[in-house]
Amino acid sequence: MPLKLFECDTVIPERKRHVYVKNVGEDTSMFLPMANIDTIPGSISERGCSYCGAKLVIGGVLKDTIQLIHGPVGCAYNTWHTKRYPSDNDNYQLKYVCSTDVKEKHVIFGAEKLLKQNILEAFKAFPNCKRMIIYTTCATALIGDDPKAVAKDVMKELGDVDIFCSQCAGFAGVSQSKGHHVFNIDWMNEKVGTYEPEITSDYTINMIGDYNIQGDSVVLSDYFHRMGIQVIAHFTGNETYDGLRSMHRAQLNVVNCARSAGYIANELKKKYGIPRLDVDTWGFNYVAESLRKVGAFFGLENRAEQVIAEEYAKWEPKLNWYKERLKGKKLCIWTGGPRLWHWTKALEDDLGMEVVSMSSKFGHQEDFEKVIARGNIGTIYIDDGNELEFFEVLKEKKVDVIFTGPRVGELVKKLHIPYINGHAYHNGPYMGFEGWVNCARDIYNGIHSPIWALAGKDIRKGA
Ligand code: D6N
Repeated sequence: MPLKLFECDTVIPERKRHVYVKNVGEDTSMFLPMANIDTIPGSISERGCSYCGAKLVIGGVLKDTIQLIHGPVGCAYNTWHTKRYPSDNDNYQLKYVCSTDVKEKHVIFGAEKLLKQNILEAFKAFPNCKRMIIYTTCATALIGDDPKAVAKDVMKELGDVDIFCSQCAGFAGVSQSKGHHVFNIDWMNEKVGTYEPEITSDYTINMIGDYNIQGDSVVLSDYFHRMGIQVIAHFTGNETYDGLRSMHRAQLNVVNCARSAGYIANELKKKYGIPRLDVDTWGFNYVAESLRKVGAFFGLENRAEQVIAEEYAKWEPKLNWYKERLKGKKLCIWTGGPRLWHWTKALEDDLGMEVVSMSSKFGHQEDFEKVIARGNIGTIYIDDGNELEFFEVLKEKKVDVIFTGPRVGELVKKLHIPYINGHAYHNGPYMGFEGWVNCARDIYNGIHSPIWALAGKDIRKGA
């Protein structure tokens, strides 16, 4: 049977529609797990909320923007300091978050006055910041506050500030994916085209869907710089608010994370006719192929080849050292969605590893099409997986390492299996050639750490 019912799911048999094992001779036109639909009651989901998708994943990355969360203080706290996206602006975005700290009385009497007071206070506290994003949360959406009206009022009053309102409450969709979508579309409609960038090259791109996790954007920007290409806007790694307002000026949209940012690329194509080029930015083969594609678009093939040759000379011997030692190791990828299809073949081709299970929190069916097309026969593909299912996978497959977040990671550590932080990385960046060597080094260190042998010993015996 291609769809699989885990033993732990016998009480919620609907879960079977979300788990698929690829068989010989099958393709995705025959079987595709359900995805991007409500979590089934009784399944302890790993998903985040829609507000989180807008704030933590996209808007919160901007390095010069006040983040004001209009809601109970927990909404701000829980999306602050949990992701590692540094910037060259002294990491302003990692240090600070503002919250209106809405309480019961505001739920009853309204919180717009409180919001206005907080906006003014925040601009006073950070006098050098003239840009702000206000986020609606479940509580303030339910009571019907109108942050846009308040923002308009303040912009008129202060004169030199610009404010964007992200109106995507936690309950707006089935997962964080909805927050990505709403942020993309609203930003496109309200902010793109309102700022003119300085053009310094004949070749200009937007790098879309990369969030500078531990420096990823810096690595990619360096390659483009060496090819003579100007990155007008990085959506949104290490980027400024006004940079994102300038996206209409690029000649090409280079898209990495199609799940979180494909929407804005499509809108830019519709409105401004900017073509979209999808790339993979993890793994040697993929990065080289991506640079070649961008080079071919601009007629800069030679410059692309030069960068690739320089990078291969520098990093390939190191990658090969790890490949020798990681060959044949089995792993699972249990992250958000796109990293499944970006990574599975890269780990196999560049490092000789075997991916035996992949779980996506919020990928859509089109993501599963890509995952399954690139994945192996016999691999278990899961949508919106839960802990008990994960434990069953581990019982069935002998796994050497798991790419996942700290929540599940801490659980598998108790089974003496190492995990690599598949969201925020262990010691990144992981993108680009040097990044993939970093990734290989972290896998190697994880698998070969002496801690696993020690952890299995009961020191009370023989003491
Ligand atoms: Fe894209 S889907 S934005 S690549 Fe996204 Fe990106 Fe993926 C994701 S940086 Fe994954 Fe998340 Fe991150 S789950 S935060 S690793 V975590 N929404």
